[in-house]
Amino acid sequence: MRTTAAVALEAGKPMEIMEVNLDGPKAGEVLVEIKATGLCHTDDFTLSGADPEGAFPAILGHEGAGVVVEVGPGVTSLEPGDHVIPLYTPECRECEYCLNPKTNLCQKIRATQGAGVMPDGTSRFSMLDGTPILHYMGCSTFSNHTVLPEIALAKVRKDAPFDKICYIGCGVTTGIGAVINTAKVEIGSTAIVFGLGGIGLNVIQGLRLAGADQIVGVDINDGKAEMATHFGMTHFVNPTKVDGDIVAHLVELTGGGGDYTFDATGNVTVMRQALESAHKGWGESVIIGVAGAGQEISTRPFQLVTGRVWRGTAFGGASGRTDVPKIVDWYMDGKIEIDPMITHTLKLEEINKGFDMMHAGESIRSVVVY
Ligand code: NAD
Ligand code: DAO
Ligand code: ZN
Ligand code: ZN
Repeated sequence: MRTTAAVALEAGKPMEIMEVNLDGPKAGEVLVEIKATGLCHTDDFTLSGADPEGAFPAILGHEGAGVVVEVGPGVTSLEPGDHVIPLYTPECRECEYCLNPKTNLCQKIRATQGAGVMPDGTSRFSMLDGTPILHYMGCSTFSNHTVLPEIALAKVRKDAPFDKICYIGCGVTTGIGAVINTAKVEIGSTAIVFGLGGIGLNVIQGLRLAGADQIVGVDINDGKAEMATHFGMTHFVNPTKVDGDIVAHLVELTGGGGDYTFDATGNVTVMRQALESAHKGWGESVIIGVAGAGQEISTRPFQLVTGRVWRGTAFGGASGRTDVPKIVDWYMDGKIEIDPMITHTLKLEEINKGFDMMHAGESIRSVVVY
């Protein structure tokens, strides 16, 4: 078939909207009509050329929601008409990783997904002249239609709006999951969140859900404070307006440091600040942000010797086929909020404008509706 997509032809250039060829689903695969997709910082990271795995031409996008159109041979858990959310972290339920409750990093299709192809080693997308186009994070939601492995699709209820639940495909689950699955925050905790963008706001609402008492938000942009307060932030700190050391300021504000701290910036200097503003003896710091190629984190080892713990999380530690339908229920039941964070709704033709607004700090989440 032919479909319309935003194609990333090369790093650092705007994407081009064009008709592309899409081959039908092979064994174990599913053809999905994408109804809506969010624009995440990670798409921008890859488009910029900073992503060591980034390869072009590719169809980016990993935060989508849509409807199953056709299933390939052997697919048993989905049928045409099902509503689905694509999963960049699949859940095969049978690999060594899926069988270990300590991780959500299913490895069943890791090698081919990282190479931008389907599990049989080929791409379903091509230009009209036949040049193959790579898949991205196994999802490619910047295409109106896409093909995914069955194990990379969460089946969700049909009454949930696509233009909101697409955000559960990355930002919402990553932020809330970092609190609940990775940090396992207890009622009454003190927490510090660095970066109040599309991920950090969801960390904040996860902390409220978990019953944290003090929720400190840190951002260099004052404009992020109002929304963060709406989602449960109790104190705001702009490091550019603090006299002296930001870590010392945060340790004093929290009476010794955060029981839990989170980096949602991707900046390695901030990651160090987050670790060092965790409480001596027991504070845990969770890295969510993705740093540029070749960047490294550092701290004095004594920070860990004295009881702080440094860990990281991918997709909020969520096992997508199991957890994502539950998070959609939480949204539909009013336990979590999504709507205020979706600040802009765009047509596919306007997708590059969405990334311009992200760079300018004007949007939280822009969503493309097909
Ligand atoms: P975003 O651009 O919406 O938000 C980043 C925020 O950090 C902005 O509000 C910005 O003002 C703030 N910031 C920048 N520098 C700062 C500093 N020095 N101190 C304090 N605040 C600062 O981005 P996002 O969509 O929220 O993504 C955040 C990070 O999370 C990115 O690195 C992204 O790639 C990553 N991410 C990780 C996962 C995962 O599974 N681990 C999933 C999705 C996104
Ligand atoms: O299993 O080795 C692996 C890689 C899993 C990829 C997880 C990616 C999570 C972080 C990227 C940000 C997603 C938007
Ligand atoms: Zn994302
Ligand atoms: Zn698996």
